[in-house]
Amino acid sequence: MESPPERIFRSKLPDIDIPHHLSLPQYCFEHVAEFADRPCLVQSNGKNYTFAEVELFSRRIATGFSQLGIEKGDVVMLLLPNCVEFVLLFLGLAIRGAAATTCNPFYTAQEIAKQVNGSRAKLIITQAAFSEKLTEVADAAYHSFEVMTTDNEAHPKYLHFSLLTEADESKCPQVDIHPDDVVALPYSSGTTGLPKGVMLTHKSLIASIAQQVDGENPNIYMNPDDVVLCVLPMFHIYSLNTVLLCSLRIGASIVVMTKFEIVALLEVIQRFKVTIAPLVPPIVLALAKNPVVEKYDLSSVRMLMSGAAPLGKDLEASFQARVPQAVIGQGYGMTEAGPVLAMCLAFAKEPFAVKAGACGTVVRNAEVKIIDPETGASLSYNEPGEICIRGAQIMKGYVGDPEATANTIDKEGFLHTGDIGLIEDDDEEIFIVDRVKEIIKFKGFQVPPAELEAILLSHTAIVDAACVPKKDEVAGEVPVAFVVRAHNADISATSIREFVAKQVVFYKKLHEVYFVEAIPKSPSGKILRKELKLRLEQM
Ligand code: AYL
Repeated sequence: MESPPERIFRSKLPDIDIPHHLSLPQYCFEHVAEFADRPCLVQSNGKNYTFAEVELFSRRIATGFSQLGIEKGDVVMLLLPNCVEFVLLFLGLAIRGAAATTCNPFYTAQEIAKQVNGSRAKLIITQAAFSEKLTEVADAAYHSFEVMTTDNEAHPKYLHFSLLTEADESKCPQVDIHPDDVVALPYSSGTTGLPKGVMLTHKSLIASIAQQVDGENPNIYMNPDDVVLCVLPMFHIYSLNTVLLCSLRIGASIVVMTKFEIVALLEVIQRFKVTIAPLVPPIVLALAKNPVVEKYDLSSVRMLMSGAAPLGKDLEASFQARVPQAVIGQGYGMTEAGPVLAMCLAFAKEPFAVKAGACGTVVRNAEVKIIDPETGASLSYNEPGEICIRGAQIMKGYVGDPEATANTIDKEGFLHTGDIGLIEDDDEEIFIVDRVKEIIKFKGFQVPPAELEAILLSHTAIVDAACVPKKDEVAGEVPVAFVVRAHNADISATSIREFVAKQVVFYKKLHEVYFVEAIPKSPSGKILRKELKLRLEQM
């Protein structure tokens, strides 16, 4: 019997031409002459940079990288909190033809070392405050690397950022960049296992940005008068792509905040008259519930975007009451998908009506398929199944891991997200209803269970372990562990939590440890996570 035809879902917006012949920096700066003297990077307590300056400094830095011996195809780690240097370095590397692997500066030495090893980063660029960990990273790394700091004061042991900024941009090397060359290497655990380097190319990032902000009726209508809030961490693809790169392309100003703190955020919105605020659900929660918000003028904000984790309908409604003039909507992304799969069409230049709880409509120039996770059969409208996407924006693959790549991108070129969703027949909107992948999401940050399980299993008193998400009102989800103790072992839940906490960044810490006799597993040895999640619900 013939299988039924595949049901492919597409955007309601027409496809556009995407300039894949350009490199990512050429594409971002394509229209820079139109807004060269306008503010590009705005710091709440520091110097501002115009678009012309950002372009000039990026070229200078690219020259500096080349003189420092960074070659085309090399990988450099940016271990930085949000700062102007991050943006200049990312662009400088892209012009050089090198790739940036972005890493959370609050990671422990152990976590950084894994990413250094996986990405083969030749150079780590950081601030002095984070550099102490690097001695331990060097001990754990399989190869040697150089370190550079960006603080005003040079560090006695390390290279200094001024080496790059003092280069002569007229000596900027001509690099032949291919659309499939990797430009960003963020880490993600995807649907299973440990974090892996996600190869995003010049082509994929250009496609993703174009899908969001290009075209006669862009999906996200941004213009050079916009002031875009950058409070989400630049090392995460949401901020790097939708906040930084989209704003650069369009000529919108980017207000750089180093970290989220509610009063500082409100002051920035009021003082800089922020018009577009890309957020995550925990920040939406704070803005919807904290009484201090009433003291600030948020009337400049016209677009509020939430992404990286589910945004509840009730929360959206209570937030809307506080910012009645603003359009609130969601973006749905996954690092491997380039990252944006779907975007709220109420953000378009000619907006569409949208429903609360929807996480957007598939971006243009892309195809979505909903499949039965058991049989792989393609499903139609209103039927929940695994969301799969195909298009020029998706990753090239996981670096050095063809097997994980083949398990994520199928032979037809569809990337399998591990998210369960449905598409409504009346307006094509996507609703995420569940997840079949392992990941735990704490405030939008990835917590890979496999990483925690490996740490637990390294404890001599633990013979088996499984980590799953537990629902949490503030964080969305928190990681908890089911642990099988070795025979006669006398360890407490507290000591296990402390054992893990020492080795991971704050959001991967275990919130609970439950002792069990055995971890439920399938005949092939796979942890039955669903069963454990069910147990949590019954507790
Ligand atoms: P990663 N609603 C529910 N779950 C979501 C949503 C959403 N709106 N967005 C992302 N997720 C979950 O790689 C989903 O399970 O990328 C997805 O597979 O850290 C997983 O998070 C991916 O996690 C944007 C908007 C980027 C969002 C993003 C998401 C980046 C998060 C750019 O404009």
